[in-house]
Order: sequence, then C-alpha cells, then structure tokens
Amino acid sequence: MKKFYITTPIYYVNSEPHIGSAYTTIIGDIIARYKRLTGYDVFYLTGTDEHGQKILQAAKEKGKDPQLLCDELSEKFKKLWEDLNITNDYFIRTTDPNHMKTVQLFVSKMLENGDIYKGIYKGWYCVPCETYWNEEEIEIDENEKQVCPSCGRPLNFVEEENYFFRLSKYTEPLLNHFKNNPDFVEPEFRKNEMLKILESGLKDLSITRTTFNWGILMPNDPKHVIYVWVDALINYISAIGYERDEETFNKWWPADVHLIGKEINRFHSIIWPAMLMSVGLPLPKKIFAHGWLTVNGQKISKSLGNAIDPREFVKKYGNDVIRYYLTRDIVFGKDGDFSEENLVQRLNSDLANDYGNLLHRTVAMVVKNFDSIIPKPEEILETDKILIEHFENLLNKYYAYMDSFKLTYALEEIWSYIGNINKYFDENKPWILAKEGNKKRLATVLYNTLEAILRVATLLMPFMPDSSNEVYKRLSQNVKPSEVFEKKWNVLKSGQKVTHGKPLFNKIDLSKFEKIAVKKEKQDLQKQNTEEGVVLISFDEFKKIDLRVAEILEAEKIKKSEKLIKLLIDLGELGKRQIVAGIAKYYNPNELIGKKIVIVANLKPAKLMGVESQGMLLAAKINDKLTLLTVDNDIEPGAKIS
Ligand code: ME8
Repeated sequence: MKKFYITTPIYYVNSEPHIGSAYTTIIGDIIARYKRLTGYDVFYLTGTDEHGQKILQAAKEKGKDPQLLCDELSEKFKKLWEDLNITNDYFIRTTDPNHMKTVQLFVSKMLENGDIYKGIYKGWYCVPCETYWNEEEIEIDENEKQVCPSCGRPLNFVEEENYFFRLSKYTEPLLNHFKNNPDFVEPEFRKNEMLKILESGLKDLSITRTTFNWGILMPNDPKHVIYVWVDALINYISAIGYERDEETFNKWWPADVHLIGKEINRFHSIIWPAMLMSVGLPLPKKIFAHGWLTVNGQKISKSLGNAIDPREFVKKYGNDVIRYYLTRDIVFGKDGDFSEENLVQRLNSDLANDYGNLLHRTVAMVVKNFDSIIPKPEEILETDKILIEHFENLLNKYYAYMDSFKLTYALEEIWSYIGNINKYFDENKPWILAKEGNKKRLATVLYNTLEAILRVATLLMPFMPDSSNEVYKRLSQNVKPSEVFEKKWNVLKSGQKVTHGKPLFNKIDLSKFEKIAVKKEKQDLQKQNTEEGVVLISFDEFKKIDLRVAEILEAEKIKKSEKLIKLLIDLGELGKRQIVAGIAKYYNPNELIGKKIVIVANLKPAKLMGVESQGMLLAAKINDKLTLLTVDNDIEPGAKIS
C-alpha cells in the first residue's frame, strides 16, 4: 500500500491554542484525509513542544510548576483537535520519556561523529522565538532596544559556555541537496529565501544552555540542557519509533511533508536536514512553509486580544464552515487575513446558496415527484454529457491541485463545477418537466443532478467531512467514497430514499449579525487594562518632556542598517543636532529634507549602530504604516510644543 507521513509543527504550550495553530492542523488534516481517500496508508502527526525558556517563563508568570502547565495545556490542544475533528494518528509531547531518551540518543550520535564541540557563545537570544541571532542580524527599534528581526520583541544578551553543532560543515551538502531536489522546500519563493541563507554560508549553532534546566540533559554533560529546537525537531522521528521500533520507523521515515508556518522554515529546511545528515538518516521529502494569518489586518497576539479562540467559531458556525473558509479564502501558501465578515460571506454565498440550496431544491423535487425515491435515469442528452464531461475535467484538476497542496485552487474548481450543476438544473427546468408530466426526462435531470452533488460531496470529504457525510446520508448512499473516484458516472444508487432535512448550511442574517472577534477583542482589552494596569502619568511628568519643532536639514541612510537614517536637524535656539531614526523603510532620505517634524529634545543621547543620536523624532505607526508627526502651519524650528 502507498504510504504518506505528514506532520505539523509541535506547538508551544506557553498559551492556549489559537486560530493560527488550528490553521496548520486543519490543513494537515485536509491533506491527510485526501491521501486516505485516494488509497494511501497515512500517518498524521501533531503534538506539543514543552521544553525551553519560553515555557519555563510562562510557568513562572503563572506561578505553576512547568510540568503541570504542560500537562494542562497539551490537554487543551488535544481536546481542540478532537473538537475540530482532526484525524491525527498520534499526538507527541516532548516531555514523553520515550521522546526524551530518543533526543539523548540522537545527540550522542552527533557527539560520536565529532559534529559537536564545546565553545563560548556570545550573542543575542529571542525567548519568544527560542532563536539565536548574530550581531549583524538583529534590529534596533525606535527605543534603541535590540529586537528580534523575526518577531520584533526585545532580545537577551547571552554569554555562556555551550556545546556547538558543526552546522557550517553542512553548507555544501545542503546546497547540493537543494539543487538535486528542486521541490524540497515549497513554495518556491520560500525555497529561495533558504538558498540565500545557504549561499551566504552557515555558522555553527549553539545547541545547549546552562542558565536554566527545563529541558533534556546533555548525555555527556548534565550541566547543560539541549536547545529546545534540537529537542523539538527530533519529535518527527521519535514519534515513529526511531531506535525503538525499527519496523514502524522504517515504514514511515522519511516523512512525505513537514507542514509548517513560514517563520520556522530555517529550522526545518536547514537545521533539521543538517542534523539528519549528521546521523546518516534520509531527509524529509518536502517542507511546505505556509503563510501567516492576521486577524482583521493585525498580527495575532494575546496582548492585542485578537488571539481568536477556534472553539467559539466552531460553536457558532460549525466545523466545516471554518475548515472551508480557511482553505478557500486564504490562498494556501500565502499570507492571509482572517475576518469574520468574509467567513459569513463565504458561508452565505458559497455554502448555503450555491451548494446547500442545490441539494435542497433537488431533493425537494424528488420528494414531490418520485415519492422520495431516487429515480432511474433514462436516455442521455447532450446537456447531460456535458455535465459528465465537466466532472471528468474537474477530477483531473482536483488531483493535480490536491497533490501539489494547491488546496484553494482545488476548491475554486469544485465551486466552478457547482456553478455548472446549478446551470444544468436551471436550464433543464425540472419544474416545467414536472408540470408537463415529462417524467422520463425529469427523472434523468434529477438523477444527474444528485449524482453530480454526490461526486462534489466526495471531493469535499477532506475539506468538509461532516456535510459530505450528511449528503451521503440524505441520499441513502452507502458506496465507499474512494470508489466514487474510480467509478464512471451512475454511481448513485436509484431506488434509495432521500431525506429532505434542514438546510445543509445555515445562512446568517446579516442584519442581526454580531461578530465574535470584536466582542472578544473588547473584553480582552478591558481585561488587559485592569490586569496589567494602564500607565497614567501626571501633568508634571508630561511637562518633563521637551517636545520641539525641528527642521530636517540633511538626511542619509546609515550603512549596514535597513532601518536607520541619520538626520541633521535645526532646532532654532537649541542649535543644530544629529539624530538617528528607524524610518528608512518608510521614507527616502531625500524626501525628508525640509520637513518640519516633532522631536523629544531632552532625551539622553544614545548610540545606534555606533552613531550618536541626540533626540528622538515622533511618528505614528500602525501595522506596516508609519508617518512622521509634522506641524499644521509653518512655524520656526525650535518652537516648543505644549
Ligand atoms: O514554533 N498564522 O511553535 P508555535 C498561521 N514549537 N500559522 C500560524 C500562526 C499564524 N498567525 N501562528 C501560529 C513553534 N501558526 C515550535 C515548533 S516544530 C519542531 C517546533 C502555526 O506554537 C504555524 O504552523 O509558535 C507556525 O509555524 C506554528 O503555528 C508555530 O507554533
């Protein structure tokens, strides 16, 4: 039997699952179901990532024992996957003793190969991303703080004795692998990002820490805990019995696809393959790095209160609607925005109108004209043949798109076919055939429409299992879905009773529509205000800030920095000054000259990328937009702002 091994990232248990983690797991489930439907033996793996500083910090903040926190939160992930009808074959936790032993064994092999050595690590570390960054990679924010180039949060400086993995040694072998396996990383533009990193040469990677102990101990030196990413990546082989159960391991490894979000591509496409090369294991066949979801245009974040709880959506709209919306509206592979309005739009128009209503009106006519029994088709006309041909075309495209994970395109094609069925139904005017008493033709039209619906429900089985099963039930069909793919037209059994139940999808009345996300956002913001406290300052404190109008005289980009621009400004009575501002992404130096801006004139001088800044300009920022504060009317430089 053909086999298929697919994985999701294992999620950090520092907080509850949100729509982002649900997104990858739902997509993984759709692919796993599709593969099963087309005759594969599938192993679908997901789980939780439970070690490291990030989890330890979360436990400390909550005043909880880390293991207890992991137990509670991993249960929540498990429960959510059950609620979302996820068909994972196993759920791995990195605190499982088997996994912990496997990690030590794997690292021992790397040690034996001479791929690990001791050295001093000096550099930056992002706890939320659990990532090391070099001096050249870090960014400086508007407050002159060193921040993570990936998530924008403050970095910690780390200097300690660590063990290092000779990652640099694998630059060439990895480049060769990428060259010989052009589909190794997808989409293509994500592969190119990885190639760029490889082409600039890899640096060795620190793989242990000594300043905390929430992790797996280094087998040869238990003062060190193994870097959480090394621990986490090994889950993909420990879950299938690496060095424990040879038969199972050999059956499933190498994985057919690691499904991940784009922000962790480097770990999966570079570090993990190098680790596997080090111990002599084959590499996964594919890494697919999908895009990121925003919510109403904003990055998903707990502190913004927009970390949508998928359970609320499932409760309100049902599982299938969420699954459909996420794959149809957000082009798989690209970034996309989760918006409840768009979801409702898709629900009302695609699901309730195009699909649900088609079933509803066809079944109603069978009930009325054939005593609820599916009639036998009679002579086939040209218009019937076209409907059948269109399905054959659809099936070919469906396979091609599904096999290359172009899930959104597959749905688009299915909906275009649903359009064809509706057109077929309307053009053949079964209500007139009924009125004229043309039972033979009526039987054929209704039969073909139901056959087409059954086929559509089958193609939709991976995406929307509940409603697809419901279609099978309402038409009393017990054919195996996989057979529908193999058999020619006329799979539908005549003589079976149809049930004219409730609409397949409930339309939302837009005039009464209330959003979940907005309500939640407000609640969370209120909570945040009372829990964390809004910082109120007195007028005296405000008065301490010397805000002034300044005219920009000169502006130039700071070499080696993507963000910083050096400005010479005129502050009138306070003279001329140099300030450095993180605005290079938003303004060209030339367009700044002559602008009257607002600056904080009494900020302590500081150095940014080695250049002194004697003040700070003010700018308004939202998402990816930034604009400088300027003055409404012309006024001399140095004017005080109060
Ligand atoms: O990175 N949009 O765990 P994590 C789309 N433990 N997908 C999103 C998303 C969003 N806004 N937010 C999260 C880790 N995801 C590590 C992984 S694997 C060996 C270790 C999804 O809890 C997406 O798949 O931060 C992303 O890669 C993953 O959740 C990150 O989950």
